[in-house]
Amino acid sequence: MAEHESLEFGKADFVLLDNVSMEEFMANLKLRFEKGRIYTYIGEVVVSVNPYRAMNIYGRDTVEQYKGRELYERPPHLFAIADAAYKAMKRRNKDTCIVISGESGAGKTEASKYIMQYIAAITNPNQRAEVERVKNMLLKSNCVLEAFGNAKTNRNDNSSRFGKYMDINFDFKGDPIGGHISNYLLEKVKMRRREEPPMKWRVAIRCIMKAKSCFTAEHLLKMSSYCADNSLSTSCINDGADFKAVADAMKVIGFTGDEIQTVYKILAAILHLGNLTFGVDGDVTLIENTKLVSVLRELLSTKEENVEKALLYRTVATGRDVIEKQHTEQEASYGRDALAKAMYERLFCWIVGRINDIIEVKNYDARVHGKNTVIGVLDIYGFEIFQNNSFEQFCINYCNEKLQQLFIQLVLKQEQEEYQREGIPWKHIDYFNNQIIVDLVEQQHKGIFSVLDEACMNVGKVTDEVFLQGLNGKLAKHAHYTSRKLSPTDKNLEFDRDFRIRHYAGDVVYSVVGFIDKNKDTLFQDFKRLLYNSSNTVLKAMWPEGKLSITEVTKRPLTAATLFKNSMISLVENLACKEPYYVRCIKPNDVKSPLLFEIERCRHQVEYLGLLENVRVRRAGFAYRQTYPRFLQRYKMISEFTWPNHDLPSDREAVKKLMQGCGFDHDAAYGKTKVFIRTPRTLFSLEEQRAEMVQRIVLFLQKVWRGTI
Ligand code: AOV
Ligand code: MG
Repeated sequence: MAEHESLEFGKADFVLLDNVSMEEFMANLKLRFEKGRIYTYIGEVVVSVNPYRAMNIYGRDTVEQYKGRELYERPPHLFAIADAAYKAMKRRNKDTCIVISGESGAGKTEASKYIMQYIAAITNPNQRAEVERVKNMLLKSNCVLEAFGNAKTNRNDNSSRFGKYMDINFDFKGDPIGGHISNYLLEKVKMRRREEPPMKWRVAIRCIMKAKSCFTAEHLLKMSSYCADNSLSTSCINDGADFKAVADAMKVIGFTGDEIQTVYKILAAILHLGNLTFGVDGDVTLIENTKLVSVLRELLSTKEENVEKALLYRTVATGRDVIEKQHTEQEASYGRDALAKAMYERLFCWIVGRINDIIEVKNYDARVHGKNTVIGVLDIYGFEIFQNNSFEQFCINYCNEKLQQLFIQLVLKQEQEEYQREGIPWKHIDYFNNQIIVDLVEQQHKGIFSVLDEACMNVGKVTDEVFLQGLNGKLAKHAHYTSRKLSPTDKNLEFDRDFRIRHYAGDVVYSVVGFIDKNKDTLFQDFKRLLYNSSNTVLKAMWPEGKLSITEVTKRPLTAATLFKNSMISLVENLACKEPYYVRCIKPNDVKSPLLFEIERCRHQVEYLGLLENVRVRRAGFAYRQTYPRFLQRYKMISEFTWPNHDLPSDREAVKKLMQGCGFDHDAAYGKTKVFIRTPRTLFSLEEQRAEMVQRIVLFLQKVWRGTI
């Protein structure tokens, strides 16, 4: 609890509210936002409201204020939570993690960057070169990943389209020595002619325009016509700075020249693929703009006829025979889009893999150097509702359900464990448990992912409609599921293809269209072979499975849903075994305004994030806890038994005596190492008495100095 902040800024910790009601909570949150206090605690959880303006609170001077301090000694800040996680790791050798949650645009990614900046700023006091290098790479990796993995959505101009969990490894001195990034399901957007490409492509195009050296004049001509097509030529210009930052970052991290060039070439190839069109002549499917094929060949370092063939035919094995089957125009278009998406995904995963190779902890022997500890920072895509929600939104929202579930368990568990550890009885507080929705999605056999996988395995008809029928059959009675078929009069379910999930954060209508396709995520084997056979070794390495010949039996790959579910389960397991710190981000309005606090919008978030319950648990519970020595340090002057020093057998006894003397004994519990105080009022009284005593002591000392005593 931050004790020193003036009340004009509201309560720095929600546990200090006079009454824990939604009204008081919101009034406090609003007041603080309006006063420019964007952070508020609930005990050790930071609630953050996106300010939508540059705040002068992340500089070196602020870092200094928070370094090594206890949480309650300074106004609430991300830095305090980062410091707490760092201290726990350093002092107690604990692996910790910082979980940042909140809906799309609430400020998670920004928060994760400030946290990393803080950790970088407070470590390596001896300026060891190797540690500086690691820190620099860890920070720069954000820039590269954002350039390729973020995009503009109508919720957030710089929305993360992938989930990211980053471990930072520390040596026994508490200095960063490496890290590891796990990325989760990247949303793959279609690149289509004449569509406004997402922001990441603007950066990408800029990359290509700048990287002239690796393109022929013809490529560049094409590229600029592409930009003109998309009225990009103007918006590109502003991305120059971004491009430079990304290019520099790639160099700093240690990508080789060849690798960087290949990255640009793949981006260019993806853009060109978006412009490629097919036509038919009689029975024959053909490529309309054949010149593009030569461009693709050059960019991908493959043979011209191979590119054309892979785009127009697929090789199939029937028994012992291998035949080449021509695509229909529709199949060819499907193949082209699948290729562009797969190349983008591979590229992104390859970039993450390369960064991991480079930042991985090397030459660390735990037997010599002691345990290598970790702080994990989780910044994932936030809960989102669009006009049209598809498979990606479904996965993203399921991921947020999992994180909410973890929050419920850990925040309660932590509290419970602390009381147990300290020998104090625990009282249960009611809250909405979203496990039912997690089960709805991931349960074996009955869950939505299982129904989806089953529909994909169907022999015969494999369509989105079959999947929807499966859902309706299995989930008709589920309180959190409905569909147009089950609720025909529901106005929000406009189309037959719609189904709706009642998520913890609100109702989302999903369109079933594309679920099957995105779940199967198939790419014709011919493309894999094409890219594996590229003479560009960097590109080749991204497609190892292209090595298999057509007759070699390939196992059915896991579906996108199964892969995602498995990765979420292991993410949660990983987080659960670390000491967690939470940042709960709130988006104040939908128009990116620094002035607007839309009370209903915020109230909804406070509700679904379970923040009020969080305050209640914390208070019902005890609003305040402190170790005996620290408590005495602050309050010993208010009791004759403890001022200036006590002669009782232990600090615990001394605190007890102090509390009894002040008449607060009924409001306190004495644990093994900490005193717990139930109501904030008691703490206020202690504070008041302390202030009065401090005043008296000062006056007394002044008199002594003046010689009047
Ligand atoms: P998100 O990560 O939570 O959304 P971001 O961190 O990208 O959201 O924040 C969205 C935008 O809000 C940023 O681009 C900034 O303009 C602004 N912003 C957020 N935090 C701050 C801050 N502390 N100070 C100043 N401006 C801020 V998503 O990635 O969409 O779920 O998938
Ligand atoms: Mg983000």
